[in-house]
Order: sequence, then structure tokens, then C-alpha cells
Amino acid sequence: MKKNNNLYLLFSEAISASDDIDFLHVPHGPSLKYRDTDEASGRFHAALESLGITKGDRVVVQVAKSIESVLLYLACLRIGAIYIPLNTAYTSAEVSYFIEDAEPRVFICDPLAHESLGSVLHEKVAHILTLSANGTGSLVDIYNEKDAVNDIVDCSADDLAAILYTSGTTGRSKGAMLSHSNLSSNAQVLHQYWQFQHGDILLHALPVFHVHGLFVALHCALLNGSMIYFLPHFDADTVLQQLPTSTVMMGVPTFYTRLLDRPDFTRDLCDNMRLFVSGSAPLLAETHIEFEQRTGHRILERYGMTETGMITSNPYDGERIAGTVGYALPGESVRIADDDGNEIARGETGVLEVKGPNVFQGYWRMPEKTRDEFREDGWFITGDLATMSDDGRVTIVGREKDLIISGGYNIYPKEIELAIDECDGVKESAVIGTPHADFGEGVVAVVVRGDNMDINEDDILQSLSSQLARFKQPKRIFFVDELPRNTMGKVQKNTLREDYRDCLK
Ligand code: MCA
Ligand code: AMP
Repeated sequence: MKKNNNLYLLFSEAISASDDIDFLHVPHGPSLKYRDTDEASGRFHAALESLGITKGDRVVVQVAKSIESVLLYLACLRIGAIYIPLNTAYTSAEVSYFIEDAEPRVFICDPLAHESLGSVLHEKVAHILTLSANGTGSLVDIYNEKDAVNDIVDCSADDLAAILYTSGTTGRSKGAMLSHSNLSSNAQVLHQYWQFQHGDILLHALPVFHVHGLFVALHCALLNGSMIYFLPHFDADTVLQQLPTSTVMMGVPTFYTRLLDRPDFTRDLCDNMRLFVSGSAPLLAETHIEFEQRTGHRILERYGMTETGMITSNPYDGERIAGTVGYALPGESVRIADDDGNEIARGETGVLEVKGPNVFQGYWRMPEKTRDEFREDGWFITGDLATMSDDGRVTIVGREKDLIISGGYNIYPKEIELAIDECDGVKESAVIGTPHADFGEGVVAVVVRGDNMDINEDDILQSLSSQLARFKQPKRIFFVDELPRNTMGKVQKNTLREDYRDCLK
């Protein structure tokens, strides 16, 4: 008989074994027990089915983090639909692009967004439904009328479970297609590698529209049948309250620097903690060291990408070295290569390439882009610059791709430059990331005005506000007579980064 590779099947074993334990527990808010998870996700399954959604249909979701949002994700897995979560900060213009590209059968958004987006999108998508932060909305109205469907639709290993959009160097977002087996292989490896154990409680303060919060954190806890303290967003006060009864936390470096900024973040609050994981952006060695001095815990840093899930991790039992991202995860192969894909000597800097069951199925409807980012022999080119020690430990030393990572969000300068260049009065622009005390890097734009034009910072920000999510908008804009260029005419961003290095500190 053919094996059903539906990821939900993996979770369903833990769900039935964990019965009376809370699966999702919102501090000072609602909770959901494992015992009720099958039935509730089965009712969301029924609600989706009544809209005509079947295997392979796309479901685009831009909603606040809530118990219902997780149930909706689980229902999509069960039905074999392709879940496409969007950052809640995206503007109508950004959302329109994703809807046109993904061609979903249904779009689920916050009731407030429905008011502004509805008219724009009604022609592009068959159903627009709502789900609010407190778990109400037209989707839930349908759910309330339904009995649970108990099926878990048959999926092959390569059937898609999700598409996650990630920006590109051309300024156009690409949908990374992730299969059921991409997600299950990574989840099982991490669950084992980080030694999840009976009684673990996960403190979850990440957004659930990216790999880190949706897959890495949620999947590990689900496989383990663990309780999750499910915070709507990162809030240092709530994290400090929940830490004494948690055992695991995952976060971007900003979480850890914000905790260290709090004098009341003390060692005794972490007595019950077993593991702090950091990723999505480089964790400064000084943060790692200060965290250990304050709490006695060595943060475990790991490294990954939307296209691949997690690639490397510092060891659970072995040495966690500040500034390194550890070893290739079991079942994956990692190499450091030159521009032609030839592996280079240990210790030298090159581009990190990866192969394994975690590597995605390609970019949605972009076969050429997909071909560009794979070697002929199947290695995926990450665009991250790294070194590898003799024993295989990886250190990320930079990025070949022009990318800014701000508070764990990826921002591609090209997208911002295109939007700025559209403004009347702008001749050209260059967007760079410079050190930011809170977000690690922040967006800075350097702009050349057109001849005799008097456009200013406010004009540009005003024009960007309807097009780009707030976190992508420049924190500062500077005007110059001309951009520094090399002899080939290419803008020298390194010079700009040096010139403006202190402007956001
Ligand atoms: C918020 N703002 C930001 C960011 N977040 N600006 C730049 N970068 C950001 N990341 C701006 C808002 O637009 C707003 O601007 C002001 O800061 C306050 O907004 P608020 O929403 O209150 O911010 P916050 O709640 O303090 O959020 C900061 C945060 C959040 C907690 C660091 O950004 C966050 O949760 N980041 C995690 C991202 C993540 O999960 N990444 C994983 C990607 P104004 O005041 O001007 O209006 S997955 C991935 O990368 C790979 C696979 C991996 O390896 O994990
Ligand atoms: P995303 O496109 O959001 O999946 O972001 C993936 C990128 O985040 C990677 O290609 C890296 O550049 C970066 N990244 C993730 N984890 C780490 C880490 N621990 N250290 C340095 N960079 C990281």
C-alpha cells in the first residue's frame, strides 16, 4: 500500500498521546488541549471543504497569531491544501501581488483588512473570509456550523504543504514551495537533535508566518506533544513572566538583546529552562557571552533558510561556540564552494551549498529562477558566505546576496530602491543595511535627486507608506549629489555602509 506522507499524520500520533495537556496556552487568554485539536482542526477542514477547497488548492492567510490560525494551518495540511502565510505588516499593494501570483481559491484576512482589501481583491479570488486576533470572523462562523471531518488526505512525499514567499534580488518575491516531506524531515531531525523531552514547555513569541515560528518552533513542540505558551507577539514583560515555568525558547537575536536590556532578567528566572535557540539572523558573539554571564545558559545558534528549513546547528551536548552556527544537521550535506560549485579548502571563504530532504521543490511558477539557484548536481546555492573548520563546523561570515536582515525579517534592497526610484524627483537610490542597536541591521536609503528637484525625506516616506510594509521602509534617508561607483559603474555599497555605519546606532 502507498504510504501517506501527510505531515499531519506525524502530529496526530503526538496529539492523541498528549490528550489532557494544553497544546496552545495563551497567557491570560484562551487555551486548547491536545485532546480537542483533532476535532477542532477537523471542523476547520470541514469549513474549507464547504468552500470547495481540495488538495493542491492554495489558501492565502494574512491573520494575527491566534489558536484558530494554527488550527487553520493544521486543517490545510489535513486537506492537502497549500498554506501560504503572509506577514501581517504587508500593505494592500504587497498582498495584491501575492494573490495574483499564488492564485488562491481563498484568502483569509483580518476583518479590518477585509474592509480595505475586499474591493481590490474580489475579482482575483473566489472567497475572501475573515479571522480576527480573538478568533472570530466569517471563517469561524462557517466552522461553528460544521461537524469535524476525520480524514487526513493522502499525500505523496513531494506534494506541497506550503508556499512561503521570500523576496529576491530582482525586487520580485518568489514563492518557495515546501513539500510535506521537506517539513517532516526537518521537524523530526530538530526534535531529536535538540533532545525534546517529556514535560518540555515551549515559550513561543515568534510570528507564525515565517519558517522559524511556524515550522521550527511549532513542529518541534507538536511532535513532542508539548505545551506551548503562545504569545501573540514578543513582549519582554510576558516573556519574563512565563520563563520560570518554560523549558525551551526560540527567538531571533533581537529577543535576546531585548531581554538583556532588562535589569529584571535574572538568572533565577531561567532555572527551569533547558534550551535557548537563536536564529534567522547573526547572533553577535558579545550577546552570546553576555547571555551566558547573566543566565548561565549558552544560547544554541542554528542557521537556515525559508527554502531549506534548518541547515546547521550548534550541538545540544557538545560545544556551542559563539559566532558559529554549528554542523550540518543529520541527513543533510553542506559544502563551501567557489563560484563554479567546486568545494574549496577548509577554512577558506565561499558560498554555502546544501543538499538533503529538507531542500525545497523550487520557486512557484519560476522554473528559470529555480534553475539559477541549483547546481546541476542538485546542490542548492544559499548565497551565504561561510567557512568550514576541519571538523565541519560552519561560521557564516557574510552574504553574497544583497540582503538586509532587520529584527529577523529579510529585506531586499532592490525592492525598496525600485519603489524610491518611482518617486517624482528621484534620479536614483541605493539602499543599505547599517548596524541597528535593536534590530541588528536597519534600512537606510541614499538618494540622488533629479536635476532641480526638491523632494525631501518625508515626501519619499509618504510615497512608500502605501506600497511597502513599515518594517521595510527606511529608518533614515540621506541625499547625495552622486552615488559612489566602481570602474564598472556598479554602486559601491560597501563604501556607503562605511559612510553611514553609525547613523542608526
Ligand atoms: C517591527 N519594526 C521593525 C521590525 N519589527 N522595523 C525593522 N525591522 C523589524 N524586524 C518596526 C515597526 O514597523 C514599527 O515601526 C516599530 O518597529 C514597532 O513595531 P512593533 O510591531 O511594535 O515591533 P515589535 O513588536 O517590537 O517587533 C520587533 C520584533 C519583530 C519582535 C523583533 O520584528 C519580530 O518578531 N521579528 C521576528 C521575525 C522572524 O520571525 N523572523 C524569522 C524569519 P514604527 O514605530 O516606525 O511604526 S524565518 C528565517 O529567517 C529563516 C528561515 C530562519 O533561519 O529562521
Ligand atoms: P529567510 O530568507 O528569511 O529564510 O532568511 C534566511 C537567511 O537568514 C539566510 O540565508 C541567512 O542569510 C540568514 N540567517 C539565518 N540564520 C542565521 C544565523 N544563525 N546566522 C547568520 N545568518 C542567518
